[in-house]
Amino acid sequence: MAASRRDVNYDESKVPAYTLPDPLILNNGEPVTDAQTWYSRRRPEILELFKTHVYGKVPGPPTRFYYEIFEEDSNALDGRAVRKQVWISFTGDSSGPGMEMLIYLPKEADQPVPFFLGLNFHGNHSIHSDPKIKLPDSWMRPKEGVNDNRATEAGRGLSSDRWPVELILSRGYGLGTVYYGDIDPDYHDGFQNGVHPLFYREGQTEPESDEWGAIGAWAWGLSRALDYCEKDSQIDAKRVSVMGHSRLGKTALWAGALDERFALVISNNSGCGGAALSRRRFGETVEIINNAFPHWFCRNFRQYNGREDELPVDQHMLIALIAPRPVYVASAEEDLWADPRGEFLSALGADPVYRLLGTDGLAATEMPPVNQPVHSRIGYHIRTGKHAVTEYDWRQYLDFADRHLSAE
Ligand code: GTR
Repeated sequence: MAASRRDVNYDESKVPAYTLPDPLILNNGEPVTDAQTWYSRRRPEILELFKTHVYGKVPGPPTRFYYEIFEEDSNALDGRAVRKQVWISFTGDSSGPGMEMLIYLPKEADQPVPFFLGLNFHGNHSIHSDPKIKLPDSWMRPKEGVNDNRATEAGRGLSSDRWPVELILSRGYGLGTVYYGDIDPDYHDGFQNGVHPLFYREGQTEPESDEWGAIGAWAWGLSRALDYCEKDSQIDAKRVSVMGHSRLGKTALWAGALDERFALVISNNSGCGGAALSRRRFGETVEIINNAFPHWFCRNFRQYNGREDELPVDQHMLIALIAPRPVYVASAEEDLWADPRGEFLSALGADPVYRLLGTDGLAATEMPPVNQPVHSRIGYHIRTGKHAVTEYDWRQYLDFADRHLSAE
């Protein structure tokens, strides 16, 4: 029988003994002792392993870049913000298909602003009650009583507790978001919708077993949003933090690993297939996630259902791919499904790579107590409460970005 939520282990004493693969040992067994070897040999090896075995290979950017700012208001949010809504083509073709990006910038800024970028679950209109945000036309993630796979007014502002727009602007940052369903609707249809078919070879009907699933597609979309940031003179594209929650936290980590233009990466409660170590099998496991969401990872990842020890990587190596850029892993005390301790241990497992590259790594060897954040180059906190994005989380991310991305 397939593993299900009923078989889940939440008992620390039942975590099996395991040995993590060493991020600083090359596939041929030689140790990595200098930054040059990390960048030229070990980092590419690890990236390739994640592509082949976990998330799948991702296409490059479209050969041409095409976007249209279809709405702009320099007096948005009671005169506090500049709002832009931008359509970004996936193919460089003005006829589409594409995705819509919602942007708020602090109005008083006299130079390009640092920026937070994140995908959202329920449509751009869900992040704020601002009546001018366009409703998405694309398939909507169902939300009981609010929509039936189509966006409606009832969804406006419904996720605003996760997106403290005014706070972010007041701290001098801009914010950009894209509805993840614009890039790939989050259900398994054999990859007929979303961006995948745009990249099929002649005759191909679905991704190969080592090619991208939905997480790869969402990460690719984040890079296209970053392409836009590079075109907008009001945004400092060298100081873009990519942030995501849960499945979109897994996506933010993968986007940050793939695209080194992201200056800072934030994983909020990303759990299995995100920050949490797979080998611990605490809470959600590889088998459970592959059964529940067969479209998220590449097909090769299913070979590791119940065989986590055979994975050539574990998730600490995903965090190491972001080095030496600042990375923040956030857990929640009641979010055992995402294995907070496994998320911490993964951050800790990336520490030797960050130190080899001359940073302070993770300035903790034990898991810190709740609500006592660590803001070294690898940041970590476990806050009280449930699986969610809270204002507490955002205040940490703002402080962390202030500390690590201040203009030189
Ligand atoms: C859960 C899934 C988690 C996490 C979460 C979410 O059902 O098991 O891995 O991604 O969804 O994205 O909200």
